Amino acid sequence: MGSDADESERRSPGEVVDEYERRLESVLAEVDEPVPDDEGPTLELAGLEIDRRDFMKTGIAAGAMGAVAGCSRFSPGGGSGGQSGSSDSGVDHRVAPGEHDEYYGFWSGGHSGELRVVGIPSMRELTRIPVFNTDCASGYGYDDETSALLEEGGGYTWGDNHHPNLSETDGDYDGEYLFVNDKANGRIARVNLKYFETDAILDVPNMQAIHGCSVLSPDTKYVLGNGEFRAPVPNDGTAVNDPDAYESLFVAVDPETMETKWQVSVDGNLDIVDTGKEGRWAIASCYNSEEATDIQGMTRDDRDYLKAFDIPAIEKAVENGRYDRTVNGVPIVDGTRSSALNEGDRPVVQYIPTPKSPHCVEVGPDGKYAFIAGKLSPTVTMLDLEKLGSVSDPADAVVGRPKVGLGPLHTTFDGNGHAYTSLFIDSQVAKWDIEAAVDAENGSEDPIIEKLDVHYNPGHIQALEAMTTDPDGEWLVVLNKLSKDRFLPVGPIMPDNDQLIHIGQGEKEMELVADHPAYPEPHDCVFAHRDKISPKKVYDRTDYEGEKPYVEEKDSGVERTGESSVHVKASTKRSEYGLPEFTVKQGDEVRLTMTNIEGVQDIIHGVAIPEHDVNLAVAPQDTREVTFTADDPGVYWIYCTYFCSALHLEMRSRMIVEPSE
Ligand code: CUK
Ligand code: CUA
Repeated sequence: MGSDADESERRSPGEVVDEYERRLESVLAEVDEPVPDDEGPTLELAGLEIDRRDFMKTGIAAGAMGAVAGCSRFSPGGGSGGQSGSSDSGVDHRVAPGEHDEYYGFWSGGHSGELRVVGIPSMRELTRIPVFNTDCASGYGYDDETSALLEEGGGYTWGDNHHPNLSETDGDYDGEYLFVNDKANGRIARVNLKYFETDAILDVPNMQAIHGCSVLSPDTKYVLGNGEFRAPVPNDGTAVNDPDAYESLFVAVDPETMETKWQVSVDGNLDIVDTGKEGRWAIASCYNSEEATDIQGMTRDDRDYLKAFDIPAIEKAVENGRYDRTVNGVPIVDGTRSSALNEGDRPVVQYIPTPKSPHCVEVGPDGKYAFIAGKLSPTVTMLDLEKLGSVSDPADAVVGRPKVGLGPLHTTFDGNGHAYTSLFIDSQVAKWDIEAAVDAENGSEDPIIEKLDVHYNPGHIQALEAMTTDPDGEWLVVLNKLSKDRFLPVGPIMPDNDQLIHIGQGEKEMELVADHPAYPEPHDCVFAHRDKISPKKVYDRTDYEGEKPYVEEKDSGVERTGESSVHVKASTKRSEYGLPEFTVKQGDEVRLTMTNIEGVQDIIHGVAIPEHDVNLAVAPQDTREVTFTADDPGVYWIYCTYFCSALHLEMRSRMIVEPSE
C-alpha cells in the first residue's frame, strides 16, 4: 500500500467521495472537448497523478493509464499472417492509446441480429448496435419504446442481417442513417447515426427473406431489398403445392417514412443487389432460374440471369397504374420475362444471362461497371451500365469476364483502377486491373496482378469507402468464414476471422497485417471516414419532447392513475434516484419513467429491478420508460447497473409492494 492509501484512510468517507467526484469531473471536462488528433490528453492526465483505482469507466483515460503503465503495447513482429501490430515491411495498423481510428467500420452481425462498430485500421471493436435482437447491456428490448419497436417490427426475437448500407447524399455518406436487411424474416431496419440506435424496423409485406439490400445512389431515394425465397404471394395457404406459382419480389422502401412503396415480381429468385451511381439501375444477381425447390433442381442449368431493374421505368409504371395487383397494400409490378412491361424500349426488368449461380453484385466507384462474381464459375462478369440503356440485346452489355480463381464471391475497389475479388474456394484475394479485363478475352487470366492467401474461405471484402464514388484505398478487410487454427481453440463454435490487408493507394503489393476474431457471423461491412459520422455525446431532450416526459428531480413521485395502476417518475444522477423509495400495491401495473439529468458524457445510470425483468440503461439527458406488473408483495432493491461513481453501489431505490389484502 502506498502513501495514497494511508492518506485516504485518514479521511472521512465524505471527503474521499468528494475528492473522487472532483477528479472525475476534471477528467470528464477534459474529454468533453473533441480530442485533437496528435495530442491526446495522455500527458496531462499522467500529470494529474490520478490513481489507477480511480478509473472506473472513462474510456479515454483508461487508454492513458495503459500508456503510463506500459501495458498496452502489442508485441511487434510476427510477420504477415500473424495477429500482430505491424508487418514484415513495417506497415503498422496500431492506433496508440488515447488516439482515435480514422475510419468507422460498420459490420453486419449475421444471425446474432446486431451490428458491430469497429475502428479502422486498429480493428478494435468500439460498440455494438442491437437491431433485431434484444441486448441487456444497452437495455434494448427492455424499455417500452424499444420493445414496441421490436414488437411492431414483427415480434421476432432474432434476425439475420447481412448488408449494412450508409445513407448517401451526392454519392457520398451523409452520416444520417444505416439500413440493414433481415434475411430471416424479410425485414429492413434503420439505425439513426445521431445516437447509433435502431429507430425503425419494417416487416416488409409479401416477402419472406430479404437478402440483398442497397440504398439507391446517389441520394438514397429508396432502400432496395431482394426477396431470396420464392413463395406464393400472398402466402396464405393457397398454391402451396404449386412451385410454378411461387414468386420472388424486389422491394423499394422510403428511407424517411420506412413505408413500402412498390414491389416487382420476377422470374427465378434474387440474391444480392447494388445500384449504379445515377439513380437508374439496380442490378441483382440471381440463382435458381430453374425455379426448383431442391438443390439438384436449382443447379440444373448452366445459365442464370442477372436482373437489371430500371427504377424510373418502374416508378412510371406504378404512377400510371400499370400494375395488376395490390397485395397487403403494396402495388406489385409484373417484371417477369413475359410481362407486357418488358416489351418496348424501356423494359422494367432486363434479364442478362450469366454462368450459373452468380453471387455478388458490386458497382465500381465511377458507376461504369457492375461486377458480378461467378461463385460456381471462376469468373467475374462485368456489365457496362452505360451500354445497358442502349443495346437491344442486354447480353451485349457484358464487356469483360476475367478468370480470377475458384469460388469468386465479392469484389471491392481502391479507386485507382483495381478490383479485388474474394475467392472462397481458393482462400485467396485476387487483385486485378479493371480496364485490362475489358480489353482481354473472356476467360483470360491476364488482368490478374496478384493473389494473396487469406485464412480461410473469404466471403465479403471491403476497401475503405469502396461503395462511394471516391474510395480511399489504403486498407481492405476480408471477412473469412472460417478461422480453423488461427486462434486458441474455444470449443466447436469457432470465431470467423476478419483480416486486415494493406493495399496502399493500390500501387502496392497486398500485405496481410492483422487477424481479428469475430463472433458469428458477419457477412459484410462498410467504412466511412470519421469526419462523415458525428454522433451526439448526450441526448438532446427536444428530440423526444411530447413523446416522453423529462423528469426533473423535483418532479419525482408516485401518481395513482387508476384502481390498479400507478405512474412512478424519478430522476437519476450520481449517485441517487429522485425517489429513495416508493410504494405500490400488489397487482398494480407500474409505469416507471426515469430521466438521467446529468449533462456530461459517459455517465449512464442503470435501473435494475430484481425479480421483475426490468433493466434500463439511461444515458445523459435521456428518458426511458418501462411498464410492468408488481405481482408479488415484498421489498425490492432497485439498483444502478452502470458503474457511475464511487457511490455507485449505494445508488439505490426501494420498491415496496404492499400485499393486496
Ligand atoms: S452474402 Cu454472406 S458472403 Cu449474405 Cu452478401 Cu456473400
Ligand atoms: Cu448510477 Cu451506477
